[in-house]
This record gives sequence, C-alpha cells and structure tokens, in this order.
Amino acid sequence: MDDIITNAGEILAAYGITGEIEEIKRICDGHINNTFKVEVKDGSGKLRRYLIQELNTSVFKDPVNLMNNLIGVTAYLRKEVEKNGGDVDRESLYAYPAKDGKPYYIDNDGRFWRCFNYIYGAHSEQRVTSPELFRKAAKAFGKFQCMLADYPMEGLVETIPNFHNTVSRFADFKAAVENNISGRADTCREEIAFALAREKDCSVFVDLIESGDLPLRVTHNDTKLNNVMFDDETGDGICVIDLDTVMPGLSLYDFGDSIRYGASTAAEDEKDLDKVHFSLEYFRAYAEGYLSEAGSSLTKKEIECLAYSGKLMTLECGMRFLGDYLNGDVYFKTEYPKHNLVRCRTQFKLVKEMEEKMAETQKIIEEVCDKLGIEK
Ligand code: GN1
Ligand code: MG
Repeated sequence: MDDIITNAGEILAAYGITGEIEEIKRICDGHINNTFKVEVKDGSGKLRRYLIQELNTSVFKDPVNLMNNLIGVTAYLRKEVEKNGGDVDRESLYAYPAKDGKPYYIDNDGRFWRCFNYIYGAHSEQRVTSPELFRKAAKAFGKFQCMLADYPMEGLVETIPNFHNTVSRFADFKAAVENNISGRADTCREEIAFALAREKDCSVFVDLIESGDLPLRVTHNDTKLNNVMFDDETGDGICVIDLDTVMPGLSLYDFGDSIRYGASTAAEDEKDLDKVHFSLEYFRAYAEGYLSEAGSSLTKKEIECLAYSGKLMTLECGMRFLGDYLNGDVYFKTEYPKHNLVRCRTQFKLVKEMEEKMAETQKIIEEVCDKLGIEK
C-alpha cells in the first residue's frame, strides 16, 4: 500500500465534491491505513475540509461489511450526541456516501477509500504529556463505551477475527517464531523467550469470557491516545475516531490498550529503554477519567481485572510487533528494518514494570473506586 495519493481529484469527484484542491496533507497517525486531510475551495470560494482515508484491505479483509459496521455505529452515535445536546459534526464521525450511494469508493487501482467529515477546531495528540490530558482521553473513551452500551451487538461483524483473542495471538506468535520467515529469530532470542514465558497470561481473559464471567460489549478495540480528537480550546476529548475495529469485545481491551500506549513515559518506538517506564501517575489519571464515565456500568469482575488488562494488552501488542518483525514486517508500517523490534522492546519493558507494580496498580483502582463511590 503506497503512502501517497495521486488521484485525490478522482476520489473527490466520486463523492460529488467539486472545486479546486487547495491542500492535501498526509496525517501520519496510524500504523495501518493512509489518511489525508484535503482542503477544497468550492464554487462560492468557501474552503471545505474533508478527511479521506484509504483502508488497508490486506489487514481488513472484508471492507464492505466493515463499512456496514461503521455506518451503523456512526449513525447511532450521532443520535446519542444529538440526544445529549452535542454538536454532531464535531463529536461524531460521518462517512459521506459516494455518488453511487455507497459509503466508499474503489479507485481504478483497486484502492478502497472513505471520505469523512473533518473535525474542526480539534487536534490529536501523539503522547501523554500530562495526567490531565490522559484523564480527558479516558473520559472520551469511557463516554464512547457508554454511548454504545445498547447498540445491538448481533449487527456487528468481526472486522478482524480474534483481534484481541490473546490465545490465538500467542499461537500466531509461536508460528512466527517457528517459521522464522525473515530469518531474524537469532536477533531477538531474549524477546522471544520473554513472550513464550507468558503463555499462561494469554488465556486469562479468554477463559473468563468462556465461563461467562466477563461480558462482551461493543468496544472500540484500538484505544490509542491518537484516536481521540481534543478540542483546541477546552482540551476536552470530543470525538473518538478510527472506528474500523468497533466490534464485540471486552471493556478491558479498551482500558488496557489505552494504558499500554498512554501510561508510558516514552513513545511506543523509543529506542532508549532507560526512558521507557510505566507511569502510575498516568495510570491513576486514566482510571479516574474512565471510571468517572463508565465505572457504574462495569461489573465487579471487570473492575477487578482493570489493572491486569494493561499488562495483558501490552504483552499482546509486544507479541504482535515481534511476530511482525519475524514475519518480515508485513503488517505494521515500519520506517526502518528494526522498527517492529524496537516497538516490541518498549512494550516488554512496560510489561515487566507493570508486573512489578501490579499490587500498587490494583490499589490505585480500589482508591479511585472509593473516591468515586463505585462498588468493587
Ligand atoms: C494499529 O492503526 P493504528 O495505529 O491506530 C493496530 C492496533 C495496535 C496499534 C499499535 C487494525 O493501530 O491494533 O494496537 O497499531 N491496528 C490494527 O500502535 O491492527
Ligand atoms: Mg489509529
């Protein structure tokens, strides 16, 4: 999948958007899709902005059903935002229909495009720089989960089957080690051993789902900090974006993945591991924000597992990065040959610290629940 767009005119025309293209800017936020901000001057000279995004169809193999999910979920969210007296154009995504009525356009090269509303007066953040910022992200994700609480789960397809099934993620990882397609296994024996030693962790949530102890909910499943848009003025998280993996899942996937990415003192691909630490301060801020919105809707078991979910989602992501490194970098976008290995190392460093600090993390959850009057 090329990172460039050479046919913006063709794509916009397919959506019936006419006018002069003033600017096309690539937004480098994700590891999977290609996203561009496009500014068009319409007939009356007014500047209009759109977000056009190429879906990675080697990752998302059923793009049409994915778009059905997305249309259903965004229509539902818009109604919820309206009900709450919010601004639908800024607080929810909208996939414009193309001229043929479909919510996507397949271009002449077979690339799969969507066109979304551009959220004005808002920005994304790549790193947690203060507890306050992370608390705001947490509130946005907590609210998102609550807004979708009554969304009919049966109507959603799994856009990536077994996405957070850690048992199957572990099996994929083991296969990547055994196949060693890239021939790189000898460069990462320590990391491989780290993951293999944690096989037992991988079945904890799967078992709790099977026994009926953890409820499936409609979840986002990719709750990275940069999947929230923050209002330029208030700094509040106003809209959750990147809805391609919204499907049945665990609240713990969303909580844990946010912690994985945000409760770290360094970037996901920091090379200097001395800079990478699991921050209890950030963890507390996220727990406060998330539980203040979603706490009362969670079961006791979910609350009990929150601290552990951070570790498990971080382990899962580290295994995915390492697996991709061993498979020859075929899934995540990379900028240099060891990029996935570097990412894996930050994740495993965090896992190690999360394990060491598990008791303290658990205590924070209890304190936050007490503070908010949430039963645990
Ligand atoms: C990918 O596309 P992006 O960057 O939002 C990935 C997530 C990983 C994340 C790691 C569909 O998310 O699962 O946690 O990278 N998305 C998919 O940074 O695989
Ligand atoms: Mg994203």
